[in-house]
Amino acid sequence: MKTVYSDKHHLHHGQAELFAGKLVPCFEMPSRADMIFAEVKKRNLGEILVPQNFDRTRIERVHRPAYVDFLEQAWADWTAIGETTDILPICTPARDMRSDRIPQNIHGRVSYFSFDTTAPITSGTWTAAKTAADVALTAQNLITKGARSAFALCRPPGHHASSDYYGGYCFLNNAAIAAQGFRDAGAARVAILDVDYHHGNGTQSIFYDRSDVYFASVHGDPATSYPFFLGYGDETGRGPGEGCNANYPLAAGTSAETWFEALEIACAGVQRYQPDALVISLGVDTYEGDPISYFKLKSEDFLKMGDRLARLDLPTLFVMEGGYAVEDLGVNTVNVLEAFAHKNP
Ligand code: OKP
Ligand code: ZN
Repeated sequence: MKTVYSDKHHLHHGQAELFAGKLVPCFEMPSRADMIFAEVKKRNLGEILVPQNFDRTRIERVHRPAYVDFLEQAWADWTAIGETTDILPICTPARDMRSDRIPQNIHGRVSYFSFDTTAPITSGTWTAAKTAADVALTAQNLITKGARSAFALCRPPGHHASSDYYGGYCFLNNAAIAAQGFRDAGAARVAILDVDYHHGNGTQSIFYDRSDVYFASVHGDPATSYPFFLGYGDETGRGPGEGCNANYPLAAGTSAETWFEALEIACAGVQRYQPDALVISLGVDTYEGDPISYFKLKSEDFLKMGDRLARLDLPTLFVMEGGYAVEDLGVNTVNVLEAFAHKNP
């Protein structure tokens, strides 16, 4: 399996996120992608390619142009008022507040376009996020051209980013951009299966009204797990998208055995949809050793996961999402990919 990777992810390195009332070092750090990349090389997963530079309009197929403008300009706007630290929002347009007026003030704009306090914007965030989207599109293109699978080693991750807001360490929704890429290259139906511990609220939201992209996710129950405000089982899609969204929330503390039962049901939904291409939002924070997540998968379970996904027998793009047990992150991630490639080369 080919991997697409760029070391430009280092340009995004937040200092701190707000966690349990304190500013703590960001869990989403550059060494994450470095560990995965080192393991890809060590185990000879396959050829490694650098991303092509795609036009911004490819991103705007799923993100609102005003939001992309904001991301591209945020650091310049922030430093223009004399700020030098990382950008974090100070409020959010909750419930009955106005969301139809975009503030002019940079603090207001940051608050308007975000939903939490975990994703600092730094001087290099835009370049890193744009490059991660390019990584996903380059890998998508390999599959469109006939490869059976590819690995987009994206960082920062993407699945919490919606059409016009960021958060949860995510700025541009790499998986959604790639899924749209498959559609624009002629695929009639695309499925996204999100196996990250956290619900892919951004991906769900982007495709919620559409029947051409199916979204399935196995994740921590939003009643008790981040991101809290989306991911319940009764969210099944809207209008033409009705029946094309499938959530499988599981209690914090769920065992590998129960997790694989949910994966089985999610896979059956994907299979029934008969997609032309499959995007896996690959988070390995379901690992028992993950510091911010609460499922119980062991490193061997990631081999089993790759094996099960291979049996779907679909052209499959893996897009990297979460996983914060940095020491074991490379092994867990490449376990999925290697087991997949073994069954489905
Ligand atoms: C990003 B991805 C829970 C704090 C959660 C944000 C988590 C973002 C996860 N106590 N903080 O889905 O891996
Ligand atoms: Zn996650």
